[in-house]
Amino acid sequence: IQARSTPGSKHVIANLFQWNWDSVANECAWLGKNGYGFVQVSPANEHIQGSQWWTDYQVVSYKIQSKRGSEAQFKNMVNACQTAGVGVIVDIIWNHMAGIDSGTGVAGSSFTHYNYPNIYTQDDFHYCGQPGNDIQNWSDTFQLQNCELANLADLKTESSKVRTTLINHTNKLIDLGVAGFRVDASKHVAVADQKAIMSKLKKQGLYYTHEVVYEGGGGVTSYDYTSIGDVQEFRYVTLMRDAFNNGNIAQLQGLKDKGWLASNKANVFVANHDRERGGYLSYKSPSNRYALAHAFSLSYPYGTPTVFSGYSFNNNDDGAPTGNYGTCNSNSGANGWQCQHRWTSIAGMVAFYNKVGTAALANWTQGNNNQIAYGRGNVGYVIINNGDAAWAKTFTTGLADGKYCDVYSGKKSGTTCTGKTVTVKSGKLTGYSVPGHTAVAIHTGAKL
Ligand code: LM2
Ligand code: CA
Repeated sequence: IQARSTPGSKHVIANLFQWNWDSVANECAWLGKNGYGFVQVSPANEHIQGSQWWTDYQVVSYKIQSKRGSEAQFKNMVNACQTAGVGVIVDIIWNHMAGIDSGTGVAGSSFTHYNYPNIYTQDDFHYCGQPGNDIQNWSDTFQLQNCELANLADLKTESSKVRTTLINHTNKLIDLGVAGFRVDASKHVAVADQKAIMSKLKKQGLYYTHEVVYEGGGGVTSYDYTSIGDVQEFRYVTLMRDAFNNGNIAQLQGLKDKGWLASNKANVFVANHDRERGGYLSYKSPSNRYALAHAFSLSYPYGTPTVFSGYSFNNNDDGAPTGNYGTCNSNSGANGWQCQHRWTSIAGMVAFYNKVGTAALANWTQGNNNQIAYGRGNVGYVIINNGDAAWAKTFTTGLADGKYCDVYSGKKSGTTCTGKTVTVKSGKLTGYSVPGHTAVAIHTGAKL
């Protein structure tokens, strides 16, 4: 199985959670121009009805017809994104069908819990023998993969009929031109079953990012899944939260040496849709922490970064605003959409990420535990101050002398900077002061 490819040298993924296909099609031009290589979108399959975002994860049929649009709209989106140099990664559900007892999906397909006319019958599901067929013991590999996750009818992924059905569904999305998949609930599908599916797909070498929530503990590990693609490193998400919320970002220095997933296997992010609803970092975090954590995530050489971009919510169940049509102002959200991917600091850091490439981590320094700075070879340098007070000192940057635009506060526009201008002299920023709750990032791609 060949997994992983990137369009050009651009790795950064924008996760436009719940954006409908027409709005993603529209946004891709901006994403491509601003350095994103991929856009991750919500599931495309028919799902149960309801305004809640999580209805997407209750599969009813494999018609490409969801709250986010029709098959024609999906196709149009993929084409528009391709034209913009952006690959579409679609969230795909191999593990299960719906969790509710019965109903009609958004494309009109009727179903009961274990009966999906012309798709699956009772024989195509796992009945693991636990109460409610639900996972009871999360350290038990058998239960994890053969019981139900939140009552979601668990597919018999070892059977040839189920495999063939999933292969056909996945091939359909491949025909529509997707660049890859975010495999939902991957931990709950045996690696062998996924290999059997993936090896039969009409296109190899696509990008896969597996959702395997592993933070130590039993059952399965994230390492078990590295033979079938990138794996999401959830310990990273937790560490980001703890580092930025508890005033200790200095501990991030040794992150790449923690023995986590290898950098070229790890997909990392500050938030995803589940985590932002679970009290981790989000657009709601105080003191610019969401932006500061991205300044780190997009400059520190570990993993393939995803920028999660969502919408304002009060309750877990709140669905997307404005008819699911994502909209942004030039550098901020609009109509309830947060548009984190467009925030000046985050977009600036995407450009930083692309410019520094594989340049080595260099010149690490820190003030107190909430103040860190480091460079990437002689290409880029970043200072992150997560504390209240200003951090002033002489920083050794490793960069050539000259004037640079700080891409955290603005960008280079012609011969000026729209944000701060930073002057490097004798390779240093002498007596330089960074206010609290902000960052400064400079790189050779934004030098005056
Ligand atoms: C995922 N990864 O493994 C998604 O990232 C996560 O968002 C999904 O859960 C989960 N797997 C299943 O695909 C979400 C949501 C759940 C919701 C499910 C299914 O977080 O709360 O469960 O989607 O829609 C809901 C109800 C739950 C009920 C279930 C079945 O909240 O109480 O279980 O539907 O009817 C009895
Ligand atoms: Ca399963």
